[in-house]
Amino acid sequence: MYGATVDEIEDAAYDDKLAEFEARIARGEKIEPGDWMPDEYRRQLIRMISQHAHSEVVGMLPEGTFITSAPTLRRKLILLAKVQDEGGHGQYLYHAAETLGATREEMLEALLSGKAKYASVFNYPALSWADMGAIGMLVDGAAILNQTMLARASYGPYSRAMIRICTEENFHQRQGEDIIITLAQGTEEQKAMAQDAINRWWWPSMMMFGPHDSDSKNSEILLRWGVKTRTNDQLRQQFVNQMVPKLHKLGLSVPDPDLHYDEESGNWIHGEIDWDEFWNVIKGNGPCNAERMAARRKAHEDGQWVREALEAYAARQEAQPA
Ligand code: FAQ
Repeated sequence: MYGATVDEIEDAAYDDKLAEFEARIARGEKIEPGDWMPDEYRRQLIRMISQHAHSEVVGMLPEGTFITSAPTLRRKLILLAKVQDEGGHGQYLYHAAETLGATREEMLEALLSGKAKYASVFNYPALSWADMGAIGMLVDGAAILNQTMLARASYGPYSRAMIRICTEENFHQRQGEDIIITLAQGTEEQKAMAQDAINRWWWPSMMMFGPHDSDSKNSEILLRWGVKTRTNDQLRQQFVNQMVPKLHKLGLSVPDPDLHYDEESGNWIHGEIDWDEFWNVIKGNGPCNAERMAARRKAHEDGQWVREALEAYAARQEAQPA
């Protein structure tokens, strides 16, 4: 490049690296932690994976409140295992984000200060035992569709974490469906409990997929670099198509007066989501945002002595002669 400036040489080198990076993704290769990647790819992944981790950990809270009032010992054991799994998912995901250079302290600080987002759905209250069924069936059901896509993501550590998480989420969804099936086949009162829970969790679950594609600012780059392989609206449509027949089969209805079946496309067409509510919850004004954040802050403060003990232990190990 005779006569080229340093900037031009650097730009050309960047273009070559970017072309090779994109070619690797097109060949279906995974990008691994030490590999070259554009800064924006790293930034997007840290944003998404850390927010996903926060969602798993905050997601323990709505169901956590029902562990002490599960109707039978068997139900209690299952719910306890499920909630514990969500904490484990948070761990895998924080580790995956750490492979990109984010520290645990930075990520937790972003959550606790309100800078980082987490799934809006967990800012709604769980009011009855039937909500354990609705969360498993709808919330885990929505999460699985999204995460099955992410198991094919171009970033190796994220995609591998997703494979394990999806296996566990399948069990979570089954336990939720089992609760809803049991209630739907029970007394009139139990059936009404199931319907009430579905009514309250339907729209928050629909919102889990994010804004419409036309309003999704991150989708374009995530699709280009193989992090997402399907759009927010495509996954949401898949969710509606899957859930509506299941609920109807149980004699339960979907709280959407505009819902109808379109013969031509084979899709269940849903009514419009209340996007004002969605953005309002994300901004921190949902029914339980303050309560969820207070619970996380308390858990963090309560765990301070553990972090201090670990640091002291590590320092002592280092100080000891080999
Ligand atoms: N809640 O440009 P897009 C679970 C934000 S795990 C809050 O479309 P993107 C397991 C978005 O961050 C559930 N914020 O964004 C479980 C962005 O803001 P930012 C969590 C939302 O990334 C079950 C802005 O809006 N799953 O449930 C939401 O392309 C039961 C514009 O949006 C994941 O995190 C929302 N619903 O698409 C646990 C999966 N939607 O960050 C316990 C990984 C959008 O630029 C019990 N994440 N926003 O400031 C993803 O797949 C994507 O990030 C989406 C959003 C699809 C969530």
